[in-house]
Amino acid sequence: MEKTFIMVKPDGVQRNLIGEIVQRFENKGYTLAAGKLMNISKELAEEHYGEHKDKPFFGELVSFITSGPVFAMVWEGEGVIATARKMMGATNPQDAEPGTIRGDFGVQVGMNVIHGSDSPESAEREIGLFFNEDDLVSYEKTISKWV
Ligand code: DAT
Ligand code: MG
Repeated sequence: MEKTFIMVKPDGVQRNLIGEIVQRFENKGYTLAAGKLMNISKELAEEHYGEHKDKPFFGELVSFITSGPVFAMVWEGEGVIATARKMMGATNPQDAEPGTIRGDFGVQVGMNVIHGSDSPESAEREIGLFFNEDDLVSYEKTISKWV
């Protein structure tokens, strides 16, 4: 089953949005496969955001993402990679539609509450950076036939 990497960023943790964000994915019908509260090392941050290393905001991005605990998760379900991106909304919260996570809870592009993988390749890469194979729990929900 398709999986994606989702992370509540330090601003989201500080603003008590872990529960709200988990709730949205549960309500949608997706299944949590792994989750942990953790501090990200500078090395992990630079690896995770490697595609942005030449951008002017890279230093700021790494210092922000390492500034406090994050809640890292793996969510599973049909179409979850693309649908999670829709649920998150545009990168800049000022462009994100109301009803999306960034549209409802963010103001600045630097502090946009949530990260989600943008493709199957990045989902696999990011899940591998944050979790071991045996951290992922595979189970059937009896409700899944109704979703
Ligand atoms: P996304 O998180 O929507 O996948 P991205 O991969 O383009 O967006 O950028 C990663 C993060 O970097 C983004 O969530 C916030 C930050 N960022 C992006 N563009 C920025 C900018 N112009 N100024 C400051 N931070 C930016
Ligand atoms: Mg991205």
